Amino acid sequence: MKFNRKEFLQDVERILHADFKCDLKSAGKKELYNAVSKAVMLEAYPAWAASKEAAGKRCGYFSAEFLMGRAIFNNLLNLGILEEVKGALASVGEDLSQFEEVEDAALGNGGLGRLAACYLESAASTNLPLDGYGIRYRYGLFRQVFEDGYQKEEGDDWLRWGDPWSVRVERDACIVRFSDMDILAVPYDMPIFGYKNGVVNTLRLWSSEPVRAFDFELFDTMKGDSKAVDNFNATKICDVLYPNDNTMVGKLLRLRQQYFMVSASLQDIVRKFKAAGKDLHTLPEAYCFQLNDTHPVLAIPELIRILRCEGLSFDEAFEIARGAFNFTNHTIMAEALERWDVLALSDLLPSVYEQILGCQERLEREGLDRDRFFIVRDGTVHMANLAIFVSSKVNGVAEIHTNILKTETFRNWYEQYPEKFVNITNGITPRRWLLLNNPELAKVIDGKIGEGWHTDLKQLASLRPFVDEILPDFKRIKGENKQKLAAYIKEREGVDIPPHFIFDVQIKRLHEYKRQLLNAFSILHFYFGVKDGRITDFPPTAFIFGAKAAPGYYMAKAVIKFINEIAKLVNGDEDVSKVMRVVFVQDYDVSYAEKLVCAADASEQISTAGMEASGTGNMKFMLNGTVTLGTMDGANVEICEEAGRENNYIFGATVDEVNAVKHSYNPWDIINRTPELSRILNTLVDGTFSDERGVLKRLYESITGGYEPDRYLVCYDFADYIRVKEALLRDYGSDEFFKKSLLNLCAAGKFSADRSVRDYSDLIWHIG
Ligand code: 26Q
Repeated sequence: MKFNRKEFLQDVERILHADFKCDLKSAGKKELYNAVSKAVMLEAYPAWAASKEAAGKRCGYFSAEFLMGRAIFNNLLNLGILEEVKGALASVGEDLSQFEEVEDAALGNGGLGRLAACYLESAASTNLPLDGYGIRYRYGLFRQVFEDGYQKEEGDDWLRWGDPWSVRVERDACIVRFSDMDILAVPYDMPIFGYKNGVVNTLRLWSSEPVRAFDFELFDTMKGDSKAVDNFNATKICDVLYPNDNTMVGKLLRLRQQYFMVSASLQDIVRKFKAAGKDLHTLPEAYCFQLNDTHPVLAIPELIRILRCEGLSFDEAFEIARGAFNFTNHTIMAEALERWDVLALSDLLPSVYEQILGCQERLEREGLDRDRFFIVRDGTVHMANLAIFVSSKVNGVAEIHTNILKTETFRNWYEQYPEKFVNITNGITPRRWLLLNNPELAKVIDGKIGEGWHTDLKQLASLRPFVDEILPDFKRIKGENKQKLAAYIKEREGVDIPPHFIFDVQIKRLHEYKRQLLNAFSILHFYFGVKDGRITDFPPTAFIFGAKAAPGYYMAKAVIKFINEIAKLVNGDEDVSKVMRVVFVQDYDVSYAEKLVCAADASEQISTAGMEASGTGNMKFMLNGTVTLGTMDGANVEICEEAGRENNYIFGATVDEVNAVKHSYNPWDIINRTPELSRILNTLVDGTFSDERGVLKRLYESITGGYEPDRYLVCYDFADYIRVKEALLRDYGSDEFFKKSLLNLCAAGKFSADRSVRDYSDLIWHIG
C-alpha cells in the first residue's frame, strides 16, 4: 500500500474530530487506536472492494471459532506500512507500541480456532479466494486469573477497545428461523489483508439481534406470516463462546449458535448467487465450503432445505451439497465427537431435521449397511457421520492423525469411500509467528538469504550453510527475547525468572491427554533430586506454563492448582530456587504466545501418542528455533522427519505401544517399583500442598484408582520422559544445542500455512 505520512495524519485527525470530538493532541489511547485503524481502513477500501468482485470460484471456511489475536500490527505488517505508521505516530510524539494493550480478539478456544485464523491470513497472502464465516460472540474466551492457585474465570469484553477493523453490513442482514423464534442476523465484515500483495479477503461474523428493533419492511417481506418475535432472547445467541476444547457440551444454546451461523451464511450466499442470475445447480462451480470440524455441519441439511424451498428435489439438492461441502476432523477424542439428541434437534429445527432424515434415507438407498453406516441411530444424530457421508473430501490434520482416522475412528467409512480421505498437515502463518513476533531474528535471516522466505517458507532450508555463521546472532537474539519475556512475566505475574535460566515452555489448552501433569511430575522429580543433594549441578531451569482449563473440567482445574502449588514450593525454597523456577502465567492468549515462542529453549509437546491430532504450537516453537521435547504424536512426527529426530528430544510410548498396553495397563506395576514416582504421587495426598477443596486428592485418584487408572499413561511414560528431559537440560548451552535449535528453524518450511492452504486448494477446493 502506498503511504503518505501527511495525508495519513490528516485522516487520523479528521476521524478524531468526527468520531471522538478530539484531536491528535487531546486524544486518549483508545481514541487514537480507533482513528489510526480507521484511517488504514479508509486507504484499504479500494483493494477490498476489488477483491470482492474478483471472478472465479470462492471457498467459504465455516467455523464456530476464529482466534484472531491482535489485528493492528498484523494488518500494518501485511499492508507493508508498519514502519511508516510507526514513524508517522512518532512524529507527533506517539508510540505505536502503546496499542499492545488493545484486547486480543479471542473468538476461539485453541488450536482449531487459531488454525482458522492462520488459514485466512495465508489464503489472502497466497491469493486464494477464501472467506471466513462465523459468529461475532459478544464475549470471547474467558479471561483467566488465579486466586490462591485456583483458576477463576472473568468475562472477556473484547469490544471494550472498540472494533475499528469491522464493518457492519446491515444491507446483508437476514432472518434465521427457529421453531420458537425468529432472529435477525447482521454481518460484521473484517478485512483479511494478504502479505504485501494487495489481496483482501473477508471474515464475515454474524451477530444476532431482535427482528423487531430492526426493519419492519424487510421483516414483512421475508416473513409474511408474522408470529411472535422473541425480543429478549435474540442477542443471547451470540452472547458468549462456549469455552470447551476437545470436549462436547450438549447445550441447546450451542445448537442454536451453530444453526444461526450456517443458516445466515448460506442464505446470504444463495441470495447473491440467485441475484446474479445463476442456475442453482451450478452452485458448486462457484462455491465450496470447508467445515471446520462438526460444529458447522448443520450447513449440510440447511443448504438442502434452502434449495428445496427454491423448488429443487431432495436428490438434486443433495447432489449440490455433495459437490460443495468438505469436512476437516480435528480430534479423535471420543468425548469431542458431536452428537445431538434427535428430540432436541427436531424440536428446534423441524425442517432441518427432515433433511437429515433425508440423508439417512439416501444412505440406505445407496445400499450402505445400516448397522455399519448411520447418521441417525438410537435417538442420536451423529454429526461426523453426516459430514463424511455428504462431503466430497474428508481430511485429517497430520499424517499420523489421518492414518488413525482411516484405520480406527472412521474405518468403515474409509473402506467404503477410500478416495474421500486425504491428509492435509496443519500449518501456521510465518508472518505473525516469525516476522511479527521475532523481528530481530527475521532480520538476520533476511540478511543471509533475502526476503523470499516470507512467502515461500521452504527457502529457510537455504539458511543451513550459514548456521555456524549466524549462531552468535541467534544466541544473542534468543537471549534478548528471554530478557524481554522475563521482564514481562515479572510485571504480569510478579515472578522473577533469571534470563540466563533454560526456558522450558508448555503452552496449550489444559487437557489430561496433553499431560501437563507429566511435566509437573518431572519438576517434582528434579526438586527432590536437588533438595536431597542427589542431583548436583542441576542446569538452572525455568519451567513455564500457560493454559486455560474449561470452566467445567474438574481435573484440568486440579492440575492448574497442583502446578501453582509446586511453583510456590519451588520458588519459595531458598536452596532450590537458585537453580529452579516455576511459573504458570495467567490468561495465556495469542499475544502471550507470541512473546513465549520466541523466548523458549525447549518446546514441550508431550501428549499421549495418538491423541493430539496435530498440534500447531509445536510448529511455532520450531519456526523460532526451538527443539521439541515430545512424543511421536501429531505433527511432532513430521517435525522429526523434516528436522531430524537427532535434533529433537523424543521419548515415550508410540501409538502402537499405547494400543498394545492400554487395555492391560495397571499404573501400580510401575509405581510399586519406582519409589521416586510414588513419592511424587504422595505429595498429592500427604499434606505437602494445601488442598482445602480436595482437588489434589481427586487428581491422585485419577492416576491410581477408578475404572481406568492413569488413562493417559503418565506413569508409563514417566521414566523415559525424565531420561530425555535430563539429556536436553544437560545438552543446553553447548554450540551443538544451539545448532540443533537453528536446524529446526531451517527445516520449518513444510509447516507454513501457505503450503497447507495450497494443499487444500489443489486437493479439495480447486480455487485460485
Ligand atoms: C464441540 C461441541 C460442543 C462444544 C464444544 C465443542 C468443541 C469445541 C472445540 C470441540 C472441539 C473443539 C476444539 C478442538 C481443537 O482445537 N482441536 C485441535 O485442532 C488443532 C488444529 O487442527 C490441532 O492441531 C490439535 O491437535 C487439536 O487438538
